[in-house]
Amino acid sequence: MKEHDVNAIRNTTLIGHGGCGKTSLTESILYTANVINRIGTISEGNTTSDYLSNEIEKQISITSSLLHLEWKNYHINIIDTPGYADFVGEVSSALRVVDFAAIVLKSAEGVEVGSEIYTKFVINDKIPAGIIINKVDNEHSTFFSTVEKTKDRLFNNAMILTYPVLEGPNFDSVIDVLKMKIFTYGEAGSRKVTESDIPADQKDKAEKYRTELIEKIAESSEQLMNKYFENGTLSEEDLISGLKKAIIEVNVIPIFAVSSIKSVGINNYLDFISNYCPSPLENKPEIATLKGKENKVELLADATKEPVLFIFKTIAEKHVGELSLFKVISGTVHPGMDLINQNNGKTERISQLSLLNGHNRTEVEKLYAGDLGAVVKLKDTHTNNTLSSKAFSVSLKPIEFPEAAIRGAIIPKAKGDEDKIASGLHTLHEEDPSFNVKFEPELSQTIISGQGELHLNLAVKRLKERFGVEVDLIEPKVPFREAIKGKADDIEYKHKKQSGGRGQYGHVRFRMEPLPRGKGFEFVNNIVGGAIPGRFIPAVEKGIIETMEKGPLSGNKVVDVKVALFDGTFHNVDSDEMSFKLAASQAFKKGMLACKPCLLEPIYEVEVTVPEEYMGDVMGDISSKRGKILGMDSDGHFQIIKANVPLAELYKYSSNLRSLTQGRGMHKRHFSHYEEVPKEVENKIVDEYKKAKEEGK
Ligand SMILES: Nc1nc2c(ncn2[C@@H]2O[C@H](COP(=O)(O)OP(=O)(O)O)[C@@H](O)[C@H]2O)c(=O)[nH]1
Ligand SMILES: [Mg+2]
Repeated sequence: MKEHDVNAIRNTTLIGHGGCGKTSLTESILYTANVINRIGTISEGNTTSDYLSNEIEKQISITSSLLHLEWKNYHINIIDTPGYADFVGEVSSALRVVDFAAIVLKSAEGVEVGSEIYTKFVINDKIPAGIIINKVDNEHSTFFSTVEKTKDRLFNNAMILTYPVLEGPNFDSVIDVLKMKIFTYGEAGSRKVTESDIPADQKDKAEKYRTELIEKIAESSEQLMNKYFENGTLSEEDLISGLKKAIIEVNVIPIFAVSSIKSVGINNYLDFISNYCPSPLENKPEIATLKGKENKVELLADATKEPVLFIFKTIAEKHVGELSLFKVISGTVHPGMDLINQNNGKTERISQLSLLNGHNRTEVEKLYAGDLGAVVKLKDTHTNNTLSSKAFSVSLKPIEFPEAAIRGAIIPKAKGDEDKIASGLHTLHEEDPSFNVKFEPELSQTIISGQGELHLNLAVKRLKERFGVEVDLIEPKVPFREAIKGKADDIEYKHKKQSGGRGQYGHVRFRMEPLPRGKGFEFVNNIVGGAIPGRFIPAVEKGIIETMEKGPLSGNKVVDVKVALFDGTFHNVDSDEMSFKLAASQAFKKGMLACKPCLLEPIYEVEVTVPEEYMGDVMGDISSKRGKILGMDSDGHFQIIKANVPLAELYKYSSNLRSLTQGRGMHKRHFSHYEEVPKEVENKIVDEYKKAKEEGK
């Protein structure tokens, strides 16, 4: 391949439910393409892609890996992603930079929750895609039934490209309906493939799948449809160009039969990627916004144009180093080049560039438009940033990371570590924006949030390993609120001190009443005739607002209250702002108690996706968490349950759901509203608050 030929670049990713075999498949592909000379395995912990100690220990992928290989003069990049729901952010970032996504399924299990969720991402972003049905060597393999499930639940335009002649432990050959040949693979590790004519007893079946494929291709263009009607088939030339077009336009989703363990079906997949997967130039162009202008511009993957890089991932690991992974959207990059980080305006000098195979780096002189590579950590550039030349200020569409599914509070183990912890957590967020950190003054807690318990535990582990600080992860306090249910027509307080020197005098009378949920606070000044001079009114309001920070029941913020100040008195010498503030504050405290105060709690809207058989268990669990079912939707064999659940009951819900559904349930959540807490829960919280206050905490 010519170094800078964008037409020879293929950017692909493997996505799917955990354990479907993406990492093993990556290993098998690298071996087939002579990148490695020994096939590593998950159990031995020696695959190219899962190189982190945490990945080897847990035998799952945690972070995505970038790998590359040469296949018949094509330069193929592969991003191997984790399937575990905690690391869904890695899938989002991979999908942002590829031109083809292969969804890997287990032949026996078929479509799992992860396959469905990630497929939705692919469909939303209209990314050209295919299905790899893996583990066809499994004794329970049901390839054709998985094909049907795929059509039923993932893509109705999925079409067989290769299929097994014999499934189970003796799986060694696939029929390729494009090439109309059978490919028999030697033992794993032999790199031997023999191409022969399709056996007589398979001819009809192969013809049937080929015809289905040709019809689907013809359907995607009027011109091809006409030709197909005239001749009853498509010429080889039309088939090739038509299939590529259908792939780009997501009109055809090819299906491949594979065993990564036995390295069967790999060559057919790689040939397909080379011949039919779009190059970065053939795929839809990147749309960018010119700085300071409204209009959008199309950026073509052209090496001669202005350089534009998009950072899709940051790696910072002991023994690996700090790297920014990027896609060259356009232009050419080389070390020594100065580019501007368009997100913060800082100049960055590009240092050492490399191609990656897991943590193995190959240094390169240049990287050209369309390619994926790594640069040794830049000064102040993070995931989701765009770098481009001074003369060409553009910003690119960022990766959209999912909302957090779990929160936890961080407690330093040693005093004095607070700053180090804060900066460490901030760095972790910059590297992985699906992990968030925020100090919540209201709770006096540093809250971290992410996609699952493991995600948060790993952040704690990284804090220790990389930043040398130890913390405990505990259940965060819940941001309760206080509100009132009754009203009071005349709340009065007189603040008066007249001992020695200048005295203090402030006197207020106001009405209090509840506001509808979510309205916050309203202050009305109904003073007439100067009972309180205008200059003291803001102090009254301020006194109330400050007092609302700590309600009388539980010390939580007071909300949804209206106060109408209607009378008061003042003293010519002794009145000042402070006196009115104090009077208002005391009056408000009195008013709260007079107006039937109550406790509110945050309610989250939760959306749970589970296979049908777990429905009952999940709904029962939601009820036991004081949740209210809002509705149900069926989506193939999956059910989507929507419910309102109090945040106080949701700590570690993702782990809870996982054990309830054997790993097959997933959930999303977002804040919905505040609601009154049931009396028995309120009593418990109020008692705890009283006790803590008495103990002087
Ligand atoms: N029988 C069989 N097992 C496989 C195959 N591919 C992967 N596995 C096993 O499935 C498990 C999960 O594989 P892994 O590559 O980590 O899956 P990932 O989570 O998708 O990356 C490991 O124990 C693999 O050895 C296959 O083709 N056949
Ligand atoms: Mg993996």
